[in-house]
Amino acid sequence: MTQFQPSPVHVGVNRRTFLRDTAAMALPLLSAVNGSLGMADPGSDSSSYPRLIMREKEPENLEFPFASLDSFITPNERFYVRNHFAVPKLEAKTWRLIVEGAVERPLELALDALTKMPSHTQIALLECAGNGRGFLTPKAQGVQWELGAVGNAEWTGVPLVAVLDRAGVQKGAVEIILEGADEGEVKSDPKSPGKIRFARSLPLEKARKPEVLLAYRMNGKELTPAHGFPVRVIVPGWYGMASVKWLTRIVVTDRPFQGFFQTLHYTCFDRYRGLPTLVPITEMEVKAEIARPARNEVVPAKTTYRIHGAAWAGESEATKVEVSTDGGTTWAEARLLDKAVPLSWRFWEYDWQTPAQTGAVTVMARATDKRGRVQAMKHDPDRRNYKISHVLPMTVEVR
Ligand SMILES: Nc1nc2c(c(=O)[nH]1)N[C@H]1C(S)=C(S)[C@@H](COP(=O)(O)O)O[C@H]1N2
Ligand SMILES: [Mo]
Repeated sequence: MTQFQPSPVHVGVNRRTFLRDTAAMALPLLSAVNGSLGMADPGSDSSSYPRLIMREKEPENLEFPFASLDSFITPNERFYVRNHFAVPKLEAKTWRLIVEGAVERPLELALDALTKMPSHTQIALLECAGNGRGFLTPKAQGVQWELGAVGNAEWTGVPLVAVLDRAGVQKGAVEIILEGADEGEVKSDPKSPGKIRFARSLPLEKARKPEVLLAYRMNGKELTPAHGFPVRVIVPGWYGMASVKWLTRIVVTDRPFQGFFQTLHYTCFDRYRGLPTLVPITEMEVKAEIARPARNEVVPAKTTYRIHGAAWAGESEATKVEVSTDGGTTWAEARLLDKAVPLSWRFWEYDWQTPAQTGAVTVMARATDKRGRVQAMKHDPDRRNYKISHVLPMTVEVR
């Protein structure tokens, strides 16, 4: 099972970091909501970070400490966890997948029947649509994620399209509803109509893409209960809510699905001829995140400091990352490391000649993708508390 330390404040605490963080508290913080000050010593490796940071205990919501980013593939025990309800206890032996609705042949598949079908292995990044929400001011509703509700893994499973073809999608079908086995009642506004299950739909067009998987392996291992054992959906390029865990039912439908997590949550305003229209969230935006320096990190003056991080762009590809070390006045191009891997993140770095003058400095990273999408400087309120992909300033202390 996942291990973690109880609080982000206790990250890598030793006497030195404690003293430094105490000093850092005197610095003007970027916003009152992100006051977590813990970070490991500059130059230390990822072992000085917790495996995951707890954001919520029940249901369990765990964040990857993004400052510890050091591997292209996120190890399973360090992959963020986003749960709306308690983790359902499913067994491989009794698990069944029902495929019904607008199909020629309704199906009920056992796990061995599914795993006997031809498999496909696919690297894909998942990012929660609420990643970065903890930086919004005023404070937005929802889990207060900072940088780490994101991870990159290699998934193995059966393409959803293969199961759909086996059932035979009827003419006139438009969407595929994917339902998880987890259920509960949402008691905060907007409330759910009693007990509901987590469910999301995909338009037929995306559902038929070969990269959309019914996955039963994550980085070569069986899925853990937290990540959807025994079978979950992986929808590469789209925000995480589409990748339904603990999948037990697929409903093919001839009308758009209007479920709780499809309408009241995980939607943004889209402007149609000036009319704001709520639409379900789909593809990820272009985004770069800085791993190091971490927020409030103490950076030595007059030295070369390696700023590094990752960038991603949904179904597109991050083609440029720029860095600013003067609060956004000037920008310089960072180096992209390695070739772009489709539907995945891309690491980048930039050698910063730190100033002689000590004090607070704001560093930023901004990504551009193949389609020419560029990160905005401010969060668009039409996106509500989702798709937080604007440039995130990181204030550090040069000393
Ligand atoms: N059944 C079910 N599937 C789910 C969720 C859930 O709560 N229940 N959360 C979704 C959200 S919002 C995200 S971001 C991803 C997170 O996947 P992970 O926990 O494996 O990182 O799972 C998605 N699939
Ligand atoms: Mo999410």
